[in-house]
Amino acid sequence: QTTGKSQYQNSQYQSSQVLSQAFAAAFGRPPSLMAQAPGRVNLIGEHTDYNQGYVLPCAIDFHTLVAVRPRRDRQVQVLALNYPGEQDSFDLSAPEAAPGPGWGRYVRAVFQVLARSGLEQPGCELMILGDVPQGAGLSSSAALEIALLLALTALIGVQLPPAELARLGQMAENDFVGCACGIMDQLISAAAVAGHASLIDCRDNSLNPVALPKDLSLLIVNSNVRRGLVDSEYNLRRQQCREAANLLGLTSLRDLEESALGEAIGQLPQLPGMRASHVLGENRRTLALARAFARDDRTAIQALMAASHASMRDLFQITCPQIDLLVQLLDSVAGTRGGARMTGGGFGGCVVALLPRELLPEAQSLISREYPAQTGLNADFYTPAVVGGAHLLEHC
Ligand code: GAF
Repeated sequence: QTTGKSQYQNSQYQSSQVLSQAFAAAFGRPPSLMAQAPGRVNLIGEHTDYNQGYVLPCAIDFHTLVAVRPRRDRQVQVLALNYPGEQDSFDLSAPEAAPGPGWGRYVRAVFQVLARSGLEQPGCELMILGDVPQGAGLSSSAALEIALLLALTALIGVQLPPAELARLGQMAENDFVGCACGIMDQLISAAAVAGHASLIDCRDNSLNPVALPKDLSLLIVNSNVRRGLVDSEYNLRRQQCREAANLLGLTSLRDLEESALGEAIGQLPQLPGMRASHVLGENRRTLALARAFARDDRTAIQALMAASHASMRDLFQITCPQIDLLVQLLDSVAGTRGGARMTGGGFGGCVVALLPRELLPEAQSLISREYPAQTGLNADFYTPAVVGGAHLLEHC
């Protein structure tokens, strides 16, 4: 199934209308404000963000929208339109009490972070509507966190810079959801520039917009392999990187670059050594891909994306056979005219490809034939536009 935005979840205006009307129907009055934040696809730089390295993501036009209205008491009542019949409610004095639905963990985590940061909230009614594919490695959770943070800070008249929203979103995930993620997903969701990828230096969180070659189209293929063990495996990779940095006496694996310690990796035990090699190579490839985009060097684009995928497969060990197959099929269509690699945390999820537009039908029909035959799964295709970061919505 192919999902271009136009046929997917209506336009942004229609989505906000749907949310506003559903809010009024459920809570008896319209929301006082609404915010939306996008999902993302990462073009290169995987598992480098928490090593203070480089990443090159872009925001895509799948969004989470949040509508909110303050209450006079300390109760928070939450409905998620994507989960009919489910609701969450809690008292602001004990947001961690009595577990609610799975998505409620993120809502409660955001309230806890706001309280910890001195951004005290009133009670409120909240409604959520999203079209970011879930469990697909396209950052549905970061989009939810950032949309919530933007709406809730606006509700108390506070305007935070995008980098600060991102920091709070990461804190919610790290300290209250339990995933030791880096800052990439929240930062791109909060700060993306429309029509551009962003080269982010995760040492200082500076962000530089990078234009993509004009006649390359973004194709995202969802393997529909659910990212089952991802949280524990993700946290394990992070620990292994920390161990490698400690053994090398470095603050972070980013320092491998500056200190010309590449050779010291050979002295490490096998696993930390493999993880460190991936991070060193991936940082170099990320900078090189940003340069390759600037000069529209197709051969370099293909080679860098292929090398990134091989490194995730062989050194960081976060791919799976279904994902490797998708990349192989895409490469066979692209030749040296475009590139493909797994995107996101790994263990399933999506593959991202940059292809000349005229190759999209061939890529999709090859995958639609071969992927189910070899894996028993169907792939979904997305060709989203590259959009800007989170913002408040005009109409309620
Ligand atoms: C997940 C994390 F949330 C990011 O911080 C990043 O580490 C990514 O995996 C891998 O590059 O999306």
